[in-house]
Amino acid sequence: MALVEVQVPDIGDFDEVTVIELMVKVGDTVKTEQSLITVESDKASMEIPSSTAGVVKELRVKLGDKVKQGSIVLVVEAAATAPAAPAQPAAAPAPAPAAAPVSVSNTAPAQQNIAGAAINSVAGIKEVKVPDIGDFKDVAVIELLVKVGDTVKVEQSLMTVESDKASMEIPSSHAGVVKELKVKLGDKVNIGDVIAMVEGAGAAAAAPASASAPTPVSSPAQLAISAPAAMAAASSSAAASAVAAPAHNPTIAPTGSLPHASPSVRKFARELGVPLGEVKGSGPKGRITEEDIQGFTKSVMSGAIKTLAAAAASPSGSDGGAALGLIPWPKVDFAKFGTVERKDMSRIKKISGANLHRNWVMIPHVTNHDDADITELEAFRVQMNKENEKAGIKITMLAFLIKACVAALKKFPDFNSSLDGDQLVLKQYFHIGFAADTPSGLVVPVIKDADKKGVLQISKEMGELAAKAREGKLSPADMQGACFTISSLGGIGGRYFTPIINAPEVAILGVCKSQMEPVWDGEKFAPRLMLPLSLSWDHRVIDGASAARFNAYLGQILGDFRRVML
Ligand code: CAO
Repeated sequence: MALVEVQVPDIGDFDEVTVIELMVKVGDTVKTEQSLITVESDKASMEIPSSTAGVVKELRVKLGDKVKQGSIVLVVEAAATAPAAPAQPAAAPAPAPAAAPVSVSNTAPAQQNIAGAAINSVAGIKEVKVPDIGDFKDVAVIELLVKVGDTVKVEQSLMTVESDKASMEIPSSHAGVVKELKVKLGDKVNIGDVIAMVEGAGAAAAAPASASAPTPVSSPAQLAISAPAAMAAASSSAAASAVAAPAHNPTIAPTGSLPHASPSVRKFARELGVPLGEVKGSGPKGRITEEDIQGFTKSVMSGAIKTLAAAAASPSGSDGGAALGLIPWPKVDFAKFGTVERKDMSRIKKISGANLHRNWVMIPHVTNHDDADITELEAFRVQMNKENEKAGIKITMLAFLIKACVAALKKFPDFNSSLDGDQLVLKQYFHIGFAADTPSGLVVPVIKDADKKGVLQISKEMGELAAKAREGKLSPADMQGACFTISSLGGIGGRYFTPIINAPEVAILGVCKSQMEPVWDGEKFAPRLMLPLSLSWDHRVIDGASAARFNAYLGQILGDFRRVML
């Protein structure tokens, strides 16, 4: 098997960059395009991908080394099927056209064209276009750094775009006043796209070629916040926009100094929901590393630090509301009006409260209500329980609901998904959470692989998990991995309610108490046992028509459970 030297590709104007992160070690198996090291200059932060799949045999660079185009990064023993790359010139990690930083560097010659093309002056108003960003296609706008009316200088960054390997700020090719922004958060842009109109301040200079280069940087955006806002903006629902808007509140997003981190670290932060702007970087020049994200997560989990979102979730704390830019929470001396007693919130309530608040603020919720006729199903359940009395397992309506939801999730897979940036993660498994009321607060144990289990087994597991929940003995594993949650208040009462989605899930079913109701059967009113259903769904992923169909299908199954087998 051939030994292949992986070299730093053409990184254009960014020569003599410093190795600031080693992402692989000797013995690691790497794929083509897998990031190997992160390099940085004062203007750039980018990951150098492998041109070859195979096993790392030797590392030729160490932290702090200066490298440039053609420097050998490491030696890979190429996998049998991997395309041999050593004969490639230094600048071309050829088999990897999509993500190579070579695309960033290739900007140098083409930039000049772009800089020229950008001078499209109509009555002093000039177009600013996306310069050559090489092979990067359809990069997402993740942050707008200016707004209409702002005065910008040549080279001032207007917005940040991101691919999976690099993030870049797109600079203005002209000085003047921003008259129009042609893109919004979440839009995908490509070379040559007009992103802004700038009214020149007299003789606005066209940017020199190098000035037009996109500047790969660590992103200042808090993606967890900006992405949902962007998607909501594209939504047709006014309610969705209204709910999502505060989530992008600039008082939450970091302002001023920009978090400094590589794309992979930012992706990692996004996956964990870590607000990058609140993490202190321990790397060179305050760069945020993966370890910093892990450390921050541990500190939040242990309660040593609080995120701004969690602070905002604290309803009566001194910071209540301030982080969201709201007026302060009312401070009242209740004792003035009568005797009071103070009680600490339970740990579960504090944790679930912060989660519920984040989910409520960040997810554009909509709830569809419907009814299911469970007359026959309830009769069957009662009958089964009589027959099974000796076995000691009580079959609950909730167990039937779990099975029915699995069938509906199979028919409407978007409900069995999670949002990850611009992608929808569609799950091929069916783990269903159910809200359980305990003396210390609300918990959500999970029935794993509910599609592979019968109603009896689900009832048994639910009984065991609910008992563990009440005793405070649920393990983290008992509460992880849910695809969809059911919150049943059926044993208590009520008609309908608005359950809050358990992020990162995209829907939740609320169930209330069934009642005998007169239902018109075409000829007369007949007494039927009707179960009220309340389905909350994330309008970024699901639309009203799908939600109505989901509920209708659920109703059909609950009305005739034989349909579950179809
Ligand atoms: N309609 C009418 N009766 C119902 C019903 C429904 N939809 N669902 C349950 N019942 C009945 C049961 O049949 C049972 O009656 P019997 O004792 O006569 O047999 C009784 O209500 C109690 O049921 P249960 O609550 O013990 O069992 P369950 O399977 O319905 O629920 C559990 C189990 C753990 C979900 C429940 O105990 C619980 O904690 N529910 C609260 C969930 C919650 O708080 N959700 C809100 C979240 S948002 O704050």
